[in-house]
Amino acid sequence: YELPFTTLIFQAQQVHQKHQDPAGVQLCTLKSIKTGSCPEDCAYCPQSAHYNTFVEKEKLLERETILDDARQAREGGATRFCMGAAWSSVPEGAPFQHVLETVSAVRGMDMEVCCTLGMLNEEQAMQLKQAGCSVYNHNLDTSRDFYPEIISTRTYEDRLETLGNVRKAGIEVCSGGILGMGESREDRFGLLMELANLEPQPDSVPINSLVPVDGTPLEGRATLDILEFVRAIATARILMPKAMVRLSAGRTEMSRESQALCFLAGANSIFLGDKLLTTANPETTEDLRLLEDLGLHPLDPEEARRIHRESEEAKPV
Ligand code: SAM
Ligand code: DTB
Ligand code: SF4
Repeated sequence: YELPFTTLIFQAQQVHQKHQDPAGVQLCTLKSIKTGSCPEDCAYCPQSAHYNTFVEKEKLLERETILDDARQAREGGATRFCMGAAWSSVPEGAPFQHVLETVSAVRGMDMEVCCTLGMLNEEQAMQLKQAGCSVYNHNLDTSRDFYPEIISTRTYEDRLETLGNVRKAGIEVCSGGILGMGESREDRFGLLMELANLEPQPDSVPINSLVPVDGTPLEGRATLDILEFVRAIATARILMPKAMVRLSAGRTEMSRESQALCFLAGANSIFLGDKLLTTANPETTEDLRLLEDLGLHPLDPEEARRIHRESEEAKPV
């Protein structure tokens, strides 16, 4: 992490060139299927019921509304559709059945399906897997030490338990965190170490730069220095050679050059589409132009699997 910047990027590139398609970028699309009124108190989150933010609450969306978006995402070039719900944990009964049916329908459209629905027990994870969900996103968010400064309503252990249930069901784990919440550099190491020490390591690691939303306790916080952010990405790449490292929230505040540095440091996935869950994301046309100008191309899921298989056989770095 603290190597001279040039050496750090060089090492990250060595790992990246060996284990990943150096020109491939995975494009994922996010859809908020149930928005706001979340009982958890995550200090960064505009959807928490504890804070008064711009977010308009919305009940679980109809299946057809979600499928329309999935179709549009596929036409726009996305190969993975991720559905997010502002739930503390997956509810039992009708809402979950509705989610399962929607997951099956999106899978039937030949896209990879990812869900992020909060905490999950083993049985629910199995049901999601059966319905065709191949990836589950649940973030550790920050280091174990800094975590209580950000969330009081559930523990680090709760999160690890959900990740364990996801693994047991044979669903890929997507877990990462947020940088720029006031944590120290040691906390950033701490988060990366926790993620890298998961066995097996996460399949994908979203690295979010905090989007400071008015009304949340982190309102008005200054953006983390981009060079520090890039160091974290490079370290994530070195520690987790086979994971997709996703440059997630915060891209609207980054220049093209800053994003290019992130790709150079080993990021190889982004969210495509002008909205994340509730906040803005760059325009699709701008993103596709950036990739084209850098000579990078969208990575399809088959291609990603092939590269993962090959790197599985490669010697560890
Ligand atoms: N409720 C579910 C959960 O917490 O797992 C799913 C959705 S939650 C919004 C997914 C992730 O988005 C959080 O874990 C957090 O890392 C990220 N996130 C939320 N608000 C953010 C913000 N303002 N800036 C950056 N990342 C954010
Ligand atoms: C993740 O780590 N980042 C995405 C995804 N997982 C679900 C969400 C970012 C949300 C940013 C704030 C919002 O738009 O509400
Ligand atoms: Fe709820 Fe997830 Fe937001 Fe936390 S991050 S308040 S659990 S929606």
